[in-house]
Amino acid sequence: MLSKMRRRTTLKFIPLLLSGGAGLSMINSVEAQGKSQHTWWKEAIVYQVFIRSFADSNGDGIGDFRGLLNRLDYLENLGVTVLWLNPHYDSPNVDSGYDIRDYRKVNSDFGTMEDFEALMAGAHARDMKVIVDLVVNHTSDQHIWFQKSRSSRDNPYRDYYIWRDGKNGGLPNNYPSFFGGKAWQNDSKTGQYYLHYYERCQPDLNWDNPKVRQEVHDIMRFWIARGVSGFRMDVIPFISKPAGLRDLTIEELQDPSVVFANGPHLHTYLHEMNQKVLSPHNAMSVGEAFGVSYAQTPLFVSQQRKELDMIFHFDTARVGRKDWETRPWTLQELKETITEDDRSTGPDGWTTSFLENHDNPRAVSRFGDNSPASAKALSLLVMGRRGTVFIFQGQEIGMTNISFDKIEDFEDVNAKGIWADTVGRGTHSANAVLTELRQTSRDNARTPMQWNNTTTGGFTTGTPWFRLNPNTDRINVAAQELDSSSVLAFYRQIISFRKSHPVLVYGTFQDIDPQNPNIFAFTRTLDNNQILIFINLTAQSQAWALPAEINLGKILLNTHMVKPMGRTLSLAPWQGCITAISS
Ligand code: TEU
Ligand code: CA
Repeated sequence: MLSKMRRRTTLKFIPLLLSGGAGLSMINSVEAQGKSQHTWWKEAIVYQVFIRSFADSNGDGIGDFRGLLNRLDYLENLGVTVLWLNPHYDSPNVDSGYDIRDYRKVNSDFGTMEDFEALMAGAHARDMKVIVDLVVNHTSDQHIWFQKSRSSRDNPYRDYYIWRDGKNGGLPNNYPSFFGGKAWQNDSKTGQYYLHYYERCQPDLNWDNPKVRQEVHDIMRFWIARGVSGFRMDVIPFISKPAGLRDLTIEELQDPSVVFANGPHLHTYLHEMNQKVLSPHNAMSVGEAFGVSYAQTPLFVSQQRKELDMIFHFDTARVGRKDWETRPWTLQELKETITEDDRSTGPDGWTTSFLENHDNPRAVSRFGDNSPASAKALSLLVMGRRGTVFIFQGQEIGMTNISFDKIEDFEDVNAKGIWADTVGRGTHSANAVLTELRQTSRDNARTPMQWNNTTTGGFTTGTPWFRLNPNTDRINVAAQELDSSSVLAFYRQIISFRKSHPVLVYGTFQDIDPQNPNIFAFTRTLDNNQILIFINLTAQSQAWALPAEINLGKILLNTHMVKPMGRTLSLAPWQGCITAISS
């Protein structure tokens, strides 16, 4: 009898009838290779929680650990197997917790360590694992290490950070900050500059210092000892700085992340972290890989290299964007990134499948038309792919972008930095920057979770720290719990389907109509089991002629009631299906 733990986290095998007399097809590749091929983090349904905006339990308007604990049944019912917590550590909260003041303390806004431990116990009682955000490219300038480091040039902590003299009366080099301005801040106490790729209150750590690496390994062990099963690693490719901190060329300045992600010791440090912490504790790792090309991916995720398990590429989620600005894009372009991402893992690597997170606008607004139908279509795009699935809070109910009238409506330090760097310097008009930020701002993802149609959306009994989306009266969990045709109902259905069909997790991916400007059609194949997924990713009805080699089998999942049939399928706007393929 499978223990509850194994039963829940091991895929149940449901023989998938291949119509046309192909008989029963047990999905046997994974089975045949033995349970050792069962990898919990490959089969996981990861739900990302931006704690501050998820659920408030004490009426202070800020989401917290107990609020999340109170919603674990909802997440279990959705089919979630892993929680990813955005930074939960003590922080002055300049960059939503990505400025950590003490890695061994929890953010008092979210509760106490006892509350965190209660949350961990609640998750584990439901067979959910928890991964946390490892933010170790930089700390807060309020971290005790930085306070000591800045105190004098010969303080033992000086080399925990990156200090340099100015050059020729100017900055040590020409690096820009991702949050606007330059990446160097002069510190009057010692007259030197320190490096900060992000906000100046986020000084970069010096990973060339073995003491820094040791400190990070100890921090990881601290949270593993408290039940954490892995880490999402914030801008981890940036930890090894360019040799000699050389200037960037004019071309490199167009996208500094490419140079920043290719420092000389990066893979040495990742392998060291793997050997000292990740492998000994079987901890999962997913790297946030800005600046990493698809060609470089195997260097991070090949299991033989013993570095990371998988990485997030952003070319799909950020198609049609150049940083904060939008540009025209096509579905063919989006589909190509998905194929490249899938191929990038190489023979023994793994990847991720996501469209949303806390740094990006809502997918249903970016790639859909804010309609529930488009939200369901996009869920098929995420759930149908190979790779570990990541859902961002609210994506499962089709939460949309929020409107912004003026720059003061934005909370995000990134948006304010962009404004200062453009409108503030007279390079762009206010209207032009607002138009772009409305579509790309990270604030779009950080509005409070919409639980019900009350004025505070069931998020808090107090005043929410950030304004709710006015459409909370229409788009909320409570309304969708009662509606079998809701986005939430469909997410539950497709997650359950993915859990019972390993071909969706482990099957190879093939786009079978890459040039089609309206339809995304691809197969997934695992041994003698093959399924077809096709999605009309437009707001108009479309006809799609089946490729000659494909004969439609049983419809296994359908976003709509109407059943496509024949050789030319008539698809309703945003209609998507998973079908068997008959021989
Ligand atoms: O993000 C990395 C990052 O570079 C993005 O923030 C990107 O620059 C931004 O979205 C503008 O396009 C990670 C975290 O996910 C982000 O929330 C933090 O602000 C950042 O690192 C610094 O820790
Ligand atoms: Ca609270």
